[in-house]
Amino acid sequence: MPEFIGQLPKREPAWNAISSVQSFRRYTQGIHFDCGNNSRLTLSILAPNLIRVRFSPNGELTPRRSWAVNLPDAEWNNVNFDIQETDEQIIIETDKIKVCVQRDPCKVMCFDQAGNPFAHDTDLGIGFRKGEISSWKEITAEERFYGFGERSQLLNQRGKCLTNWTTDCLDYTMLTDEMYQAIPFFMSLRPNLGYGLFFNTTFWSQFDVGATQLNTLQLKTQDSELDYYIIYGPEPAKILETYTQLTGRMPLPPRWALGYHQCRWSYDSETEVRELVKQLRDRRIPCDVIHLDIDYMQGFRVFTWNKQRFPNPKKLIEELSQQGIKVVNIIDPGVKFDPEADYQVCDRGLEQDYFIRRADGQVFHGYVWPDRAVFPDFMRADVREWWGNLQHNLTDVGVAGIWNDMNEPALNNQPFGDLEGDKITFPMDASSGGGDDKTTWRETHNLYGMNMARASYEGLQKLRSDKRSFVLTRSGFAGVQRYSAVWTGDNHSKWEYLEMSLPMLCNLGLSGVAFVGADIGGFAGDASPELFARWMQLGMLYPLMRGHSMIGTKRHEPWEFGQEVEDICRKYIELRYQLLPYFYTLFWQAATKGEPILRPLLYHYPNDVKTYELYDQVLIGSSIMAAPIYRPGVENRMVYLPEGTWYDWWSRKSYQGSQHILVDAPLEKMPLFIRAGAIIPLVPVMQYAEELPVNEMRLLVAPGKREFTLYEDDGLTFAYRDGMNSTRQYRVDLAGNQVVVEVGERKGNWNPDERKVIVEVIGKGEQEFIDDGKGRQLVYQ
Ligand code: MIG
Repeated sequence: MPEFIGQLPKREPAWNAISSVQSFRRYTQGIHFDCGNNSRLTLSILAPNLIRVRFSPNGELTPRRSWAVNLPDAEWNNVNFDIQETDEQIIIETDKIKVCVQRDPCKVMCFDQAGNPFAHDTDLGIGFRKGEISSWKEITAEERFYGFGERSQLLNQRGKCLTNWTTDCLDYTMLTDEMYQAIPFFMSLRPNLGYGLFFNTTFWSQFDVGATQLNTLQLKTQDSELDYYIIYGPEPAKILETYTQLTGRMPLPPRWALGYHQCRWSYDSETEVRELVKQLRDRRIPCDVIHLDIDYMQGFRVFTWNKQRFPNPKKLIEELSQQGIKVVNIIDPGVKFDPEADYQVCDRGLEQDYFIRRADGQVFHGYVWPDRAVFPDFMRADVREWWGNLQHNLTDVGVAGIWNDMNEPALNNQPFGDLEGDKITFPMDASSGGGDDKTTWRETHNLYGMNMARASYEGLQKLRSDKRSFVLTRSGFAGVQRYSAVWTGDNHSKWEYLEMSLPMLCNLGLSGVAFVGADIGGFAGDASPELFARWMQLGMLYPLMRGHSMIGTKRHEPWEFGQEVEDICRKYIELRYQLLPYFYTLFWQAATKGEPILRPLLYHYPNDVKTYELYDQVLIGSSIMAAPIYRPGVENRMVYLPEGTWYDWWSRKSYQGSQHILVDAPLEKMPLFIRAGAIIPLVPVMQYAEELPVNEMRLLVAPGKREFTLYEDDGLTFAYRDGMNSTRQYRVDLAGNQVVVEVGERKGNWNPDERKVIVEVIGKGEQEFIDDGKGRQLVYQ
């Protein structure tokens, strides 16, 4: 007999399986199936490509609260669908897909119009047991899986088991499962067929993507009923468009938020902040935003300023604003428990009963930066409003954005920093939420970060009602994009983290969260000059471009690494600023269609299997491709060029696609390519986004046949919502040897200052004109 060392895995209780369809009944938006023993399956047809599947073992479908889903069933337009019955199944057909429900045993199967199956239940379609419910689906050999929110791994997640449970995953590695963000959404792609699946549960949940059984996907949740949405594409863009219709899109941020952000834990006095800004401006390193980390506070009390180190924040911020710098302050959820000290946030919160209570009714205490702390229940609208308003302590002196940290939540059961302490969350049976939303922490843990960000966002909208603000959060759930940008927390100053950043950010983008970034230079540890230079090159591609570093580490400002690295950093930050009109248009695409800004190649080439595992090349929008260097000592690399013609950004040399090429990449160069038909707007370098009106714009055009709509507005206010914006369609076409560029008429009520436009067609030369907003045609011989 073999002897086992350690523990044998626990035998899991068996699943009760869904049985067979007894009868069914059509309602306006779908069909209810009676599946015996009082159990019920409901399919709702919300759009021709969107089906909601719910199953309840006891027949009761609890009303779902709008925590993640932004567009409830009732708000979708009615869809035409047909129902047919055979002895074996009930068939529902929309304009896009067919869903078959097999009678015995009951299982759900989907088909595209060519008859290819997808999201097909296995024979054990749905199972339930105490405290858990699950569904199993078949996966074909060709399927690849992306999204899943924030994942510290490469691009394709097939073969992994992925948990959705927000956690302070300090020191995360490629092996880490639970992350800061929990977004139970993924997309599955294979040539000509793609679908997305949103698992609508805020409880602990998990996707087993062929980890336990090679060709089986398991969805599992500690919820009492099953609720998921199937979103047919087939293209990733369509999947995301529908997914973000369901869970919401990001609001258009202020344009300055797209510039360079400089952060450190901490710039902890007025003197230090002034010196930092002086360095940036003297050295002509463009920058828009300085972040203030926890040391600006008085003893880590949120919504206070340290009087010694920041005696006059208003004056400081005024001075900075004259130099084009915005200030963003960190806010943690833990409120110092300080009943003796006349600390209003604690006193008011206790008085009004705003803090999380344990099941026995006592206010819950945990330990974090301010030592003993209490925690607002952000599930409650009144608490969010109170918290959002407290931000006036910051906005009154000119703060323009809020950075929410530690909101997984991160806390200890003993004094923080004490090695004895354990990381904990609130007790699972603690009460959370108010009114109809009142429930327990088991159901709301995953929502804490998102609701904190919501409080921030809504508060800033009131306090800075005429200006757009910036919100950044570490934790979030599906839908977090409605309120906040996201950064990937505590990465390390190591090459592996640089490499991992691109697929992490791409998967977030494929999960509906477009405004994302990783800390440039790495947070923990000391970057080497070479690592820092390479990181700034990649950082230029991040939708959120922020440099940061941890207390006690080497400083990570661009000039800390010698002249050569400083020059490289300047060059790439400048490139970012030159591309701001392009990036801003991509943000508008994200805000209106849910498109990611940073895209893996598979987003635009979903039928090219060579892109399926390609995690170290990215597209910014649809027109610029980067193939960065993320290893020490490497000065050239292989680049995959998808079909079509590609142009080297630096030399303008052209290459045929559908091949791999070897390119040089000395330290000062990140390989960049332009796609055929690209139209890329560029402006002269500025030291901050709003430094100068754009009176000169260069359009870089690559021969080909494509179009591009440029979006512009004032970049600061909400006037764009009332038509004060402008869109401009540009089109490039080939006519024999000629290249023709069509400039459309400017549309919308926002008129930029008079500007010179230079249109450069690669290999053909330049033409320029003074823009009067009218359409015109330019021909290049
Ligand atoms: O316990 O505020 O991820 O960006 O600088 C660490 C200090 C708390 C973690 C964040 C990091 C931030 C740091 N915070």
